[in-house]
Amino acid sequence: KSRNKKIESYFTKPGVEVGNIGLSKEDIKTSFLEKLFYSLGRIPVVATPNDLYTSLALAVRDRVFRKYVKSLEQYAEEDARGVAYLSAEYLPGPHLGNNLLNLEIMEETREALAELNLDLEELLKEEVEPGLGNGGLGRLASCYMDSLATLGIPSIAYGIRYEFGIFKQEIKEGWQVESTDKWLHNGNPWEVIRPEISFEVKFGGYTEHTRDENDKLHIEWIPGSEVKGTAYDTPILGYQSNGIILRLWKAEATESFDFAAYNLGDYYRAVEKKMRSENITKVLYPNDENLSGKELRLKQQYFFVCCSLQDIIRLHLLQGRKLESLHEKFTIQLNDTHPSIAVPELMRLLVDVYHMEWDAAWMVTCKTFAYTNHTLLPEALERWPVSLIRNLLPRHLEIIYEINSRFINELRGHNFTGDQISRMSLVDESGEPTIRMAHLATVGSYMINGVSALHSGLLKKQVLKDFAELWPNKFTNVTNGVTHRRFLAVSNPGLSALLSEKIGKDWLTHLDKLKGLESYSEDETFRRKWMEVKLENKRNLATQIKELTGIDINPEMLIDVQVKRIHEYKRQHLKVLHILSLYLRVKKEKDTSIPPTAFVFGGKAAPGYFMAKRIIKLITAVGELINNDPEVNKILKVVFLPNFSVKLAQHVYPGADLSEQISMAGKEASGTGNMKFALNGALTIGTLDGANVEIREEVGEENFFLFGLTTDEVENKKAQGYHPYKIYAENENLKKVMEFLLSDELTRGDTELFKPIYNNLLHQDPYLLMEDYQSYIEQMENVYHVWQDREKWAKMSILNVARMGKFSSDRSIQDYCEKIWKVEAIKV
Ligand code: B1H
Repeated sequence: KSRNKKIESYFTKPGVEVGNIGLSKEDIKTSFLEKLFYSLGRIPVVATPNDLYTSLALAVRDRVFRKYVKSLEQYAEEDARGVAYLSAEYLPGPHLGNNLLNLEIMEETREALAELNLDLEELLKEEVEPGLGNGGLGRLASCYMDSLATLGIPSIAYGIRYEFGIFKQEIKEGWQVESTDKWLHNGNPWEVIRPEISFEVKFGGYTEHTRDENDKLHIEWIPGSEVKGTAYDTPILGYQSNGIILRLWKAEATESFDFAAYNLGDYYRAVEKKMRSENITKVLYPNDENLSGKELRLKQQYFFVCCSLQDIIRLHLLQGRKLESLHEKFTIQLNDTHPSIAVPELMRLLVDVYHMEWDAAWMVTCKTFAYTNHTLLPEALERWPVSLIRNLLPRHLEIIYEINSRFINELRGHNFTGDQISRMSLVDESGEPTIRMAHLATVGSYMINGVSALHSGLLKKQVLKDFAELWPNKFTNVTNGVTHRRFLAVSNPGLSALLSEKIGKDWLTHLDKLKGLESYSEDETFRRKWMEVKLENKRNLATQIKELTGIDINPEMLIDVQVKRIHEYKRQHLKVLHILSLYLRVKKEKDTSIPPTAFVFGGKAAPGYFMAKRIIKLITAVGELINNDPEVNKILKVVFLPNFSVKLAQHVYPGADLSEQISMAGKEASGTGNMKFALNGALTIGTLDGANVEIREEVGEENFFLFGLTTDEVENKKAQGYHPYKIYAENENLKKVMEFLLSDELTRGDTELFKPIYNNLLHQDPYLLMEDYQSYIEQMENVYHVWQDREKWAKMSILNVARMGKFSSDRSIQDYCEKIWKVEAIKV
């Protein structure tokens, strides 16, 4: 492209800015009004709350882009090695508040609006968040973007622009009811469409193998259909730094096809084809750690991978480089196996499209990818039927077979046994032939990591055992982290102010500075302030609860919270058994010694997950019973917060006293909610699972409420033959609680209502609720004991926060940079 020096000079001349992008109160006020008048064409009398929000968002976006453009210039100049992050899910949460923090204009903006008789808090409430993920995995990707931007790591994140994100959850008669999430309904001021960045994606058809005059083999994929992917960019700002881009692909029909049908006079078919193409990015699969196995899901995965790889190659070639050096300039991180079709796709691009030799292409490929595993659950390990891949991606199936046959030859060379080889093969032929995507990702990557120390260890012992023996140096751990800027600075301004007052503001970029708080745990005045801040946050949470459920919570109560996806392995029903044991104590034994407690739950169940939906009904039924019983409701309250989201989470973590992290040991790969609670001063009751282990190590065992079997004990128990019924029969208290599940009081005569849960626990109990029950009840008694001594509780709370430095996503990203990516920050 020819360069326009005149325009460029505006960007490079020091001190010269284009437009009004100043950061003073007056600048923000002017920009806001300009956006309202000239971008939206609104006059104040007719401006809706959404118009006002959008005007402010656009004014802020200008400032965000100014920073982003700066970093682009820098990256191009330095020709730096960078990261491409591939994830099928992102949960960025509301952008506005976070961008105001990162630009350090929160107060200026608040004042600018106040001078216009507007309330910043009201405008913040208007934002509808992009729910482009299921839970922890998607939120982790967004925390990592925050840290990549803040640390100045050259990077770009790719994903899918789902038109409908995670469903909206309502509770009707105690049951979860789903409806579509129309997050784009009011427009999206944060994104910019890039019509010129678009790529074609093929599906179906067949391959043609021909030899040229030199006997060289050429393979052509003749597709059955094609769609186009167009880039939508959202800048993600870092704190006091420049931003990176979240590039999401939207599917559209290709023009060529429309034309063909239209010229034949079949207008309707052309439009129908357009609709079918757009289906690919219509909706997020809400399954979480459960496979859908649907063709459309595989199409989504391939669609975004194909666009992203073409874009990465475009960026690489744009710099005048050769494809042979792709792995030197880019590393591509696979967020679980969801983008693992990238391995054969890059091979296809290099070999078929760019005519590289197989061996050279394979060398580039497996030096480019790194793979993060996020789960050991068998039901979440992706496997695609060979027949489905053959229909949808015939060329990729050939490439996977070729990778596999070379891999198996390598294993034979290492004298692996036949048993080992069939265990490690990319193709599982024990039943209907399927491709094991975790094996494909492992073979195609230069590094593989788990997400907590425990999980990374188990990964090498269980799911990828044979691979870890073959390539011990390819395996490592990067413990998850969360961005304390969103989950403390933005969401908990009260605590943030108190922290900064005592230790300064360095913690915003160096979370380990919180260590400086430790000594204040002995300071009585400080503890009083600490408790005042917590109480204020609890009042705020109580207000949210009232608004969302109509239930009154006394903010002085112990607020005991479990928010996360509903899953049997996470054991929300264990918490329910505990609540029922307290209920029976108050009701039947007239025991009023229990400290007043509000039990708060939140989280979505996959729409097709029968047991998870029953568990929600169980929670709400227990809530109905307890909240409406005057004998009990002064002491106990049970709340189910509908439609848990990032936005709601930002009210929940600051207001919690106790954090429930009670999964069966060995099942929760890391957990990240556990970190967000502790960072906001909640104490944790938990098992030795996922990152709980490391949190406990950091905060000190005396500041953590531990219960339950360890992973080894779980394994032994299962190996010896586990008999839940026996435990039930021998524990009078547990027996009463279990029988209560079938009582008329709880089921209101619908005797079948909770039988599936009851029967499952009594006879299978795959997640050992019966086994861990007693230990949980006893540790909860200990929680109550400590809670009676608020000074002690406050001390423990302060020490928890002071020792959370390790769990910043800044540390995680630094680990990725050092252990895996070998990428360095660019200082601007
Ligand atoms: C996690 C998933 C997941 N692990 C499949 N795996 C999905 C798997 O839609 N799907 O097909 C969606 C999500 N999610 C979570 O990742 C772990 O359970 C958490 O323990 C962990 O903290 C989080 C981030 O690493």
